[in-house]
Amino acid sequence: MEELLKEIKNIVIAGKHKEIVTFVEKAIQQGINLDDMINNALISAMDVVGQRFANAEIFVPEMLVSAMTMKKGLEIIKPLLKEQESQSKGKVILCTVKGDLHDIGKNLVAMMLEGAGFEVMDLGVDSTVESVIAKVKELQPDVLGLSALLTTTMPEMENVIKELKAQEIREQVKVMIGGAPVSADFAKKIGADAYGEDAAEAVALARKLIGN
Ligand code: B12
Repeated sequence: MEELLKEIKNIVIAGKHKEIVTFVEKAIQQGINLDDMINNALISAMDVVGQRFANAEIFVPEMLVSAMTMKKGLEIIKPLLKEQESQSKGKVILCTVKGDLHDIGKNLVAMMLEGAGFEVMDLGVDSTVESVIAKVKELQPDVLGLSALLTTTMPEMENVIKELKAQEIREQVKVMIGGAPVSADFAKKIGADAYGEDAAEAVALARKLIGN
């Protein structure tokens, strides 16, 4: 089992997108715990990729192929995470903020929330303040989840919250934020309701914020 997880991790690091499906399916057949596969193979592979990028050992194209490989693996796992829930636990809008194209973490958060019975509306990446506000007005979610992976796009989170206030709808929706450069202190500073470190925490937070 350990060996197989290591192999999956190396496949993502090397960006062997043609091989990932076979190995993830093999792991599922062998009954590997899905959380283990997500955390100890797929996510930890992206940590290595990020480190290598930071050290200039690899560049954007390699990072992109690894991301694509990870996404392919997640797509296979996604349906298995869904609980047999018929009634929605609450509505969540998710997006990556303007200027930011990173969506793997957000997608993982969406997947875990859906798996836990929430109704998730994913606005995608590079979401402008205006588009987020319009969707909040239209769909009236219980929770708005914002993701940012770049220090340069973190201020967009504050811009969304400022606009919710300006439009007098801040009280109608709980705001949770996340992403590698974001912190609990930052959440407090910009007036968000909560900060979540990972997808599992996002689920716990959504439950807490909604009160179920
Ligand atoms: C993959 C990747 C890319 C891919 C993205 C593909 C995609 N579809 O997402 C591509 C190649 C496109 C890319 C591009 C760039 N990237 Co990039 N990228 C990464 C990398 C390696 C991994 C990110 C990732 O997917 N991690 C795995 C996921 C699962 O983790 P996560 O996103 O953190 O999400 C988890 C938590 O944060 C949390 N979470 C996330 N969102 C939310 C939301 C809520 C509400 C909650 C509660 C929780 C939560 O839960 C998630 C699951 O556990 C990181 C390095 C790293 N280790 O973070 C660099 C990194 C983020 N990129 C970086 C940079 C610099 C760039 C570029 C500017 C490079 C360039 N010169 O062009 C561009 C920017 C493009 C843009 N405008 O967005 C830097 C950012 C530095 C900084 N401090 O700002 C990093 C840190 C790399 C580095 N070490 O230098 N990147």
